[in-house]
Amino acid sequence: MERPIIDEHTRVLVMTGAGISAESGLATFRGAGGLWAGQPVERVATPEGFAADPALVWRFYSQRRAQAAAAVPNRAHRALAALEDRLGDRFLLATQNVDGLHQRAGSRRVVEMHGSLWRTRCAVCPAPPFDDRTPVEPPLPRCTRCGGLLRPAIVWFGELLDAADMRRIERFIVGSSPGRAPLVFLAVGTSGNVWPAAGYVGMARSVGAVTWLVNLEAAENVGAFDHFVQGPAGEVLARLLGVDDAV
Ligand code: BV8
Ligand code: ZN
Repeated sequence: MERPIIDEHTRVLVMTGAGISAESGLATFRGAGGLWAGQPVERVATPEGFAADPALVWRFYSQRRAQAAAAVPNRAHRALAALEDRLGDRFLLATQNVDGLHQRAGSRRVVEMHGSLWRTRCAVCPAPPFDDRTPVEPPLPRCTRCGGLLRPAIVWFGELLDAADMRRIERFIVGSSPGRAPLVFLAVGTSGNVWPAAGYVGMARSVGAVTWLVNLEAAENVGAFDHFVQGPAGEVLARLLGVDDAV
């Protein structure tokens, strides 16, 4: 198998999506049996959907909290944690996932671009998000500060990603350069549908990165990648990254 060149200068930016958690038994969004198949995205992953039916949205996210709590990280999550152990601050993981499985596999340098299932925040005031692992049932919980409804601390469609998160990813990319610190950009288990996550491969290419996609099928933005390795992440990733002895 052809592998990315990762030497003592190489920096690696990894972008993961729902596909990396598929082998842990968690549903992806698109494709057969996907999360959006059961629930139209507009009703459960937009601020308008929450305003229209907060109990429905909390049922959707409470189910996902229960499923994610019962899931365990798979070989692909462990392979990325092993690579981070080897590269240290030359590694960054930007995930679209909200299930927390990367952290449970040992990853520390993680940017949760779309928020986290394990945090709740006020839908009305700027009270800080707080850790929350409980399934939510009506009567729906309210903010102790302003009385507003609480909501999952998740970035929904039509909502801005956290500016500090995006700056951290962009700084990691622009801090790389072909001569000094070559960049490998690796996307795993994502259909390349959702922006701005789908756009980072283009930014990486603009600084001369070598780009790799590991996915079960050709993603929407597969043309943006220098290399496409088709297959299940749990099987492919450890070998591709040369960490199979560690996972
Ligand atoms: C924003 C909530 C400002 C959390 C999510 C530019 C162009 C077009 C549209 C836009 C644009 N800029 C903004 C937009 C609008 C929108 C967007 O991108 N729409 C798309 C759908 C057209 N973006 C936004 O609204 C973002 N906000 O930009 O604000 C703005 C707003 C409006 C207009 C302009 C600017 C906010 C985006 C975040 C939305 N929140 N989820 C949750 O509930 O989880 S996104 C949701 O999709 C999840 O977070 C998920 O992670 C993400 C991406 O999906 P994937 O992870 O890729 O999962 P998917 O199922 O699609 O694919 C899985 C892949 O894995 C498949 O390819 C499969 O083959 C593969 N696979 C399966 N098993 C395996 C595997 N691979 C390997 N191994 C396996 N075993
Ligand atoms: Zn509040």
